[in-house]
Amino acid sequence: MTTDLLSSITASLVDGDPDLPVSRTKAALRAGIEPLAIVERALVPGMRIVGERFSAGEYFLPNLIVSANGMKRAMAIIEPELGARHQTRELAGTVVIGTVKGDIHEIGKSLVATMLSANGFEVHDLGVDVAVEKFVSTVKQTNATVVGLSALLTTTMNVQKKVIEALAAEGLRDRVKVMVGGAPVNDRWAKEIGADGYAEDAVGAVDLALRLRPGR
Ligand code: HCB
Repeated sequence: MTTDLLSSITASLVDGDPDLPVSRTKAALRAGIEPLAIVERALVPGMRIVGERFSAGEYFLPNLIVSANGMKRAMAIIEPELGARHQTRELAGTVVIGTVKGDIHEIGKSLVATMLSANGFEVHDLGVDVAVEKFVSTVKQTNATVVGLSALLTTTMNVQKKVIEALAAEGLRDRVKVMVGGAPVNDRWAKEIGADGYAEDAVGAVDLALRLRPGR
């Protein structure tokens, strides 16, 4: 039953149905399936298949847009549930997060932001297409101890490096840790650009942000 429901959510995203991702996500929550399981075992795999078909030339931009809207609407239902289940009173730290300049992919960045909030972080989500200077000024204003930089395009990965350089130029690099993520990013890239860590997914990002807290 659980597997059937999760597979049907994945299929509805891959098929580009405008409404089924939402109604089946609601059905899965009603059936008592954990919200994080719906994200990790149904929605993320669905978007991965859509991306693979796009790469293979089987799907086109409109397919990406329809499926991404389905995922976003399903996530809007899941996000409050994620928050409700992970309430912690003690503040774990302050994080500034955004998708870097030139890049408008928001789903993964928003999922990381939601999971960080749900795990007790104060999160300043700057959105997408965020200028280098905006990251720097928000770190200054908020006294953030962690910055999360998302990049989904090979052409925008380099902006992650520019943010790290700008933080160093402003003398902020000693007090703020940088975690990077996004489909083309990996551990090697993180090391190459001097980031403090790479997270493959939202759960990994929470673990990493906890490990990067001052004094750890
Ligand atoms: Co987009 N797109 N796209 N896209 N897109 C990708 C990213 C490709 C890989 C697809 C492909 O070719 N296989 C590709 C990039 C190729 C490359 O550079 N290597 C691509 C392309 C080429 C483009 C356009 C250039 C297409 C065009 O216009 N010709 C264009 C770019 C526009 C721009 O940004 N300037 C474009 C547009 C779009 C949309 C608008 C249609 C749509 C985004 C809608 C939206 O976000 N509102 C879209 C989508 C949906 C995708 C795919 C299919 C899915 C991305 C996604 O949401 N994944 C993606 C294929 C793929 O990624 N394999 C494809 C699900 C989330 C949950 O995963 O990886 O984003 P995530 O995030 C994870 C993880 O990386 C990590 O945790 C998250 C949660 O688990 N993480 C972090 C992310 N950020 C982190 C930050 C941290 O600090 C820590 C961890």
